[in-house]
Amino acid sequence: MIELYHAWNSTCSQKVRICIEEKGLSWAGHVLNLRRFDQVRPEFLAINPAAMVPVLIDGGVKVTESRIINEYLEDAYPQAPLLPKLAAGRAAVRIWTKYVDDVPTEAVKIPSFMKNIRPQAVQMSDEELDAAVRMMPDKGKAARWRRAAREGYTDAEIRPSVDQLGDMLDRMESALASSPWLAGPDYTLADVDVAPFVHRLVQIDLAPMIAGRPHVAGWYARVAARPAFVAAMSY
Ligand SMILES: N[C@@H](CCC(=O)N[C@@H](CS)C(=O)NCC(=O)O)C(=O)O
Repeated sequence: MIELYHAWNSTCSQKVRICIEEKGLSWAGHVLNLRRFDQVRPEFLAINPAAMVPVLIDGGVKVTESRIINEYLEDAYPQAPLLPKLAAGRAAVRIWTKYVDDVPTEAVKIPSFMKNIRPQAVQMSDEELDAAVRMMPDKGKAARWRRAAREGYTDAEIRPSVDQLGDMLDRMESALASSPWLAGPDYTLADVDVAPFVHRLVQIDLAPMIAGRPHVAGWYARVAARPAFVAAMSY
């Protein structure tokens, strides 16, 4: 039985949940509340010293990093394939999944923190905040938590992240002008890995960025109607 350490509202966890649901796999979840800092509890640090979800456990195998987890699932459970058969198609998918890791995964964080995390984080005492961020192995992440919980980010500081997310949508709009899915004729890990980031834009009141790009809007409607997406995202 697959076990997944995840957070309901984490884009990287969502990527993996969509993949699991597309493949029809049964799984058991261990839910972390990132806003209560479950990720820095010693019992979770023993599982992932990087203090990040998701983590997949499959029998004796532990896999971290959402892109690698989805590739592992594709290799280990080839049913309902999410990679094309030919090398060129697989490379085209991986260009997308690498891009998701490199750019939107980070770009989404500051706008998400401001909208989702700050309202609760500002209420924490200095002692609570210090105790949690001190345990974070990634000092950049720790600084972002501290900033979101205290003075926050100005619009000018959030802007570059929003621009990067706009670039993601432009890339999508261009790809979707010539094919129904991001990496060609079939729904693949490219679509799975991008989907949570487009969904997040809706959740943080940036939906007009999608509406202005008709191919992306059509793609998102088709993605959001898939039973696997509904199962993975509704909580
Ligand atoms: N590259 C990693 C990124 C994972 C990541 O950023 N996870 C976030 C949630 S989306 C997390 O665990 N954050 C913990 C924190 O903010 O302290 C992956 O793709 O799995």
